[in-house]
Amino acid sequence: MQPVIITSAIVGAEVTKTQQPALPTTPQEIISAAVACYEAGAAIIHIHVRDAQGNATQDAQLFREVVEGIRLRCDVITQVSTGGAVWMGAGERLQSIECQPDMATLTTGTVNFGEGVFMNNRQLVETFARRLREHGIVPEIEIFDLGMLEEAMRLRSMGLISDPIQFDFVMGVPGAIAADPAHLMHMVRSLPPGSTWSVAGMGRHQLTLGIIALAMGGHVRVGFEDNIYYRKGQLARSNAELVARIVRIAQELDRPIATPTQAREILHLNRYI
Ligand code: KMH
Ligand code: ZN
Repeated sequence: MQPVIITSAIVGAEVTKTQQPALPTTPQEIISAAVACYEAGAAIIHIHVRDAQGNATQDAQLFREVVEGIRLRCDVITQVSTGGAVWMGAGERLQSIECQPDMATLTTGTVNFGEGVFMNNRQLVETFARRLREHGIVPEIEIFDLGMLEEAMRLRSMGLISDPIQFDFVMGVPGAIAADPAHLMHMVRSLPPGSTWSVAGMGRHQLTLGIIALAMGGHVRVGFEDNIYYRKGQLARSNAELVARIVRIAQELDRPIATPTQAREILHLNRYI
């Protein structure tokens, strides 16, 4: 069986410390949480940062501090968010790539996001794709709804993203695609040959869709950005606890856990070197 790449999305832009007291928000907390997830088996850390008040920000210096701090302590793959939060403009969102991370997210369409709108029109998406390519940063294409797959194929035909493409299916955001395994099957079948994919299920779907992805040969994203509970009514103690659980399940299914080095090979992260 192909090794499974586990991504830990440890912060996000929406969850608060009131909702999840173990949410890392300061640079040092984010770095420590990233290292703990790496030690538990994560190969990729999906990174957002927070300001001194705990609010989401795309501040370039905070991203630099976090990415450099993680790199001093381990070789886990750093993947910064270019999504930020729904109230942010394009220029603000793109600041996260200035620290030259290993990867960055790229969402290929606009979608309702709860009460907000996650705005990604064609001009923004093309600009982001070009900037990632100029910086030699490999994108992970975030798919919140089916039309975004079509838009990703358009970027591919324009030469703005290139094979092999890594997709992340973000499923169960209110207003976006439901966390229905049938939708996952359809999307996986629609991918270009050689693509890799992971699934990020919201809330209780994080575990169920993660297990389905393990069985299908896909990769898995866990962490507080998408889910703060260990089980119904019981908060997770840490991001690493969620990583450790999916590691145990993967091992039961005979899926080896990809090291960061293996994940770099699987995702062709050295394609621009
Ligand atoms: N916070 C969401 C509006 C990403 O990281 O690229 C967008 C998001 C996606 O989290
Ligand atoms: Zn994110």
